[in-house]
Amino acid sequence: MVGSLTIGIRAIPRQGFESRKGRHKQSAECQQLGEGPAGNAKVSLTQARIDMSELDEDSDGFLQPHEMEFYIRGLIPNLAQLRDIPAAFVQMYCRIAAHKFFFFCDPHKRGKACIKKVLLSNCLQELMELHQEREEEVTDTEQAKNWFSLTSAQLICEMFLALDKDTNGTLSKQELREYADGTLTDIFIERVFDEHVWRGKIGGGNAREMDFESFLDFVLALENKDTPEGLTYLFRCLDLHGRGFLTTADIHTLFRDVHQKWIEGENYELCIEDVRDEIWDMVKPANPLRIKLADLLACKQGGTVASMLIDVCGFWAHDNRENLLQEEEEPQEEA
Ligand SMILES: [Ca+2]
Ligand SMILES: [Ca+2]
Repeated sequence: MVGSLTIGIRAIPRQGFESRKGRHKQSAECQQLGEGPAGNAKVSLTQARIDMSELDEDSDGFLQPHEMEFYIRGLIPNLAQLRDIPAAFVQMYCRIAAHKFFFFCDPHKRGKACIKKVLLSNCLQELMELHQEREEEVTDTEQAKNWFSLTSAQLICEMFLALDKDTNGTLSKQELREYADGTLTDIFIERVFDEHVWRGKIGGGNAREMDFESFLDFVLALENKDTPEGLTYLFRCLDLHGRGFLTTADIHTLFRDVHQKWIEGENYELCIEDVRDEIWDMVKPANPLRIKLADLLACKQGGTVASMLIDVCGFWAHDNRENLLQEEEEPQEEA
């Protein structure tokens, strides 16, 4: 269970790996996945399946987090872009990398990911991109777009440590509010804690604190707003009354916080009702009185809508995008 991993980032037990050393064969074919002719990719997908099946202790077709971490650890020597990974960071790297597989392949948090699903996931492809030698001119920002890059994993750790002001290994609501320069609304942070942070051992069971695993979910959701998994995470936060749909009143409540940050940022005045109508136009829900998760997924702009409702920067980006689009369209009038 992901929820049971309530240990802080500084207290990660060294277990699960050493005892299994030697079981996981590193194969030459592994090097082919993610590059070269399609034939090779097919061979290495087969190899990945074999390697994962070997790690599947109880042969139920699912991998547990420590098994997935072990699989990733076995790949590292073959991944050109991870050549310089500091030995002391390997375990943390594997934990961060494996988490993405679980975010997408274990959406119900059963603590096991279906091997078939893992093999077909975009995550595996993204991880295998690290086989390719890094191009020199690629910037850190560019590299960090790949969750599995060393840059990205290190940034996430740094981010967590920087947010954890009282260094207790977990994040309070107050600490999480500083995420992304504090552009997320307070109501959203509240809802994240309501829906996605479980009462742990830390804090005496009363004050809820976000552990590192929950933080990874949070970051993955925000970075993958347009995926069903990311949007599902966010929708649960937007669905203020847990009814499975959003009403105009919910949108109003959510956007009021964005509006407040917007005004604090000395932007021009906004009419909340106009934004509400705009969101309705973007989503065009099947039931005109209720926006459901299915509507957000179907309208293909669910990620943008979610951004507009939780993040003043997300709203600003949307607002500016409209202007940029207009500028792009104008010169084409002649054509
Ligand atoms: Ca298993
Ligand atoms: Ca803390």
